Amino acid sequence: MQEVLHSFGFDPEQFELSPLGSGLIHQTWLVKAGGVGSYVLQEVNTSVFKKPGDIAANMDLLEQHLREFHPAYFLPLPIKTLTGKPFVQLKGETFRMFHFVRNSHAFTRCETPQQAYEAARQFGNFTAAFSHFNAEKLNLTIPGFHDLSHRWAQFQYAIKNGSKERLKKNQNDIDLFSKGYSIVETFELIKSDKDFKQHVIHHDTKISNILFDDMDKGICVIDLDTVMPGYFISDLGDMMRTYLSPADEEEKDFSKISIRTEYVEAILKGYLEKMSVCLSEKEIRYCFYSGEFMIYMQALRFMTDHLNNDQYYGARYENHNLVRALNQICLLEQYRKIKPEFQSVMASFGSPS
Ligand code: GN1
Ligand code: MG
Repeated sequence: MQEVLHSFGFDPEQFELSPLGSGLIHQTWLVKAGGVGSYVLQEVNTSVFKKPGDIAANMDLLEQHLREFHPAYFLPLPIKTLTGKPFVQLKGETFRMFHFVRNSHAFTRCETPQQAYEAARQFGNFTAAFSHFNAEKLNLTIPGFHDLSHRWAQFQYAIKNGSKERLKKNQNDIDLFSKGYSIVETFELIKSDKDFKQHVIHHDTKISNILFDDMDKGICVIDLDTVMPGYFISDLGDMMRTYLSPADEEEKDFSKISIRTEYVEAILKGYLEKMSVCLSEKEIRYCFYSGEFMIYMQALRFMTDHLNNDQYYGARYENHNLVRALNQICLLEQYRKIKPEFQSVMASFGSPS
C-alpha cells in the first residue's frame, strides 16, 4: 500500500486506511489524513474488469462531454497519479484513488421513498446529461453484461457443464428458473426494435451508488466502471430490484420480501422527471418490464454462479448463491403481483402503459 500511496504523491506515514463500502466486486478503503482531506482507494477486480484502461478511456470521454456541454454537472472521477495515469499497477494488482466527496454519505439500503426518489432522479439525470453523446463510443467494460440472451446462454451452459453434485441436488430449482424464458423472449424483441435506443447507462443503480448530502438530497452517482451503452431498462429495473423490497438479495427469510408500492411511484417520478424527454413512447411502455428483466437476470446470474461453484460472486456460506437466486425468484413473483398498481401510477403521470 505504501508504494501505491507514493504513486499518488501521498506520504504513507500520514495516512490511515479503513475498509469502506459493501460492494461484491472491488475492495475499497477510506484513506484519511490530518489536514489534507480524505480519499477513497480502490483495488480494481481485474478478473471482472479485464481492461482497466478501457474504463479510464470511458471516463475521459464522459469528462470531455461534460466539460463542453454540462460544466456544472458533478461526476467524481479518479485522481491522476504523479505521472498522469488514472491508476497504478503493482505486482499485477490495479489501484485507483478518488477524492472523498466532502459532507457526503451513502446508504446500504433504501429506507424511505424520498431516498428512492432522489436516487432515481440522479440516475435519470446522469443518462440525460449524455442524451446528445453517442453512447456507442464507449468501451464495453464487461461485454454482454446486461445482455439477457447471453446470461440465459451462460445458464444453459452451466446446466450442462456445471457442478454435477449441485445439478443433481437442485433440479427442481433449475426447472423454476427455466419458466422465466418469456422474459428473455421479450428482450430479444427489444434488441431488434429501433425504438429502443442505446443510452449512456450506469448498469449498477443500487442505492449505495448515490452520494447524499446532509439534507439527504442526492449529490451525484458513483461507481462508474459499468457505464456503457445500454437500454434504460437496466437502470430503471435495477432500482425496482433493489429499492422496492425492505429485504434485499441477502435475505434468507423470504417471507420478509415484499413490494412497497409507494416506492414504485417515487422511483418513476424521480427517473422520468429527467428521462421522459429522452425516451420514446415505446420505451416508456416497458417501465414495468424493466423490473422483471433485471430481477430475472440477477436470479439467473446467481443460479449460474451456484452451478459453477461460486466462481464469480464467491460464497460466505454453503449454498449462498442458491439462496440469493431463490430470493430473487421470490422477489420476481411479488413484483409481478403489483402490475396493476404500477400501471395506475404510470397512468397518473399521463404516461402510456
Ligand atoms: C455486483 O460489486 P457490486 O456489489 O457493486 C455486480 C452487479 C450485481 C450486484 C449484485 C460488475 O455489484 O451487477 O447486480 O453485484 N457487478 C458486477 O449484488 O458484476
Ligand atoms: Mg458496482
